[in-house]
Amino acid sequence: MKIDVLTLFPAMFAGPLDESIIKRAREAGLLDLSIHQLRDYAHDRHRTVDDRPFGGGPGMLLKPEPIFEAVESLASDQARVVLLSPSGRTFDQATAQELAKVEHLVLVSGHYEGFDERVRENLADDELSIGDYVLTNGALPVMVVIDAVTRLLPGVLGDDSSAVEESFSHGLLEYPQFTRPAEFRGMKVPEVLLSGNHAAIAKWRAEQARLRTSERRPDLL
Ligand code: JCQ
Repeated sequence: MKIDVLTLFPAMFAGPLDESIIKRAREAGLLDLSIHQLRDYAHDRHRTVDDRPFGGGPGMLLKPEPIFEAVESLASDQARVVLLSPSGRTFDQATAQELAKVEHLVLVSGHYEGFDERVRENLADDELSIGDYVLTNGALPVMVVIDAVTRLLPGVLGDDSSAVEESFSHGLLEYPQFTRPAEFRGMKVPEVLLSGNHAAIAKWRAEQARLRTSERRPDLL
């Protein structure tokens, strides 16, 4: 997969995407990632990327010209162009799976009060939020999407990972898990897990997953 990122803060991307599984995916040629400075696509003397909203109001907007020019120069015909901002629909695992199928992603990091609406209407295919809170810019959301999508690309995780993926997307939170020692500072591992009774263990885990989900994420039930 090819991913192009447009951002005003390319330095934020050094580090998180050069570690661990993403690093290996890049080295293996499974992910071809390029970070681009949006300001490089502005042509005036001050390389302006923002301006005041027509009609007044607080803050600045990202101007359309640099974003259009950048996306038009980067995006292939098959590219999916996605904006990241708090105004998008909420990114989730199903969206990660959809994005993992596309050949080329162009991710545009938002900033200031927003995008000129013409970017949404005539350039972007989608606008995603990673959750209901406000960040200083879209660089972290872009990295969250890259991480969630890259681990789904064929060959990035181990061979048994699709089975793991299935068991994790049964729609419930995970059941509690324990490793050795069976007793630590007086805190005991539930007896059933030491019993060797696999049917009883499966039943306990299913109950616990359901209980935990109803307490923490009733919206998932
Ligand atoms: C993304 N959840 C929160 C902040 C404006 C116009 O784009 C903007 C983007 C940001 C950064 O993104 C977020 C965010 N998902 O804050 C303001």
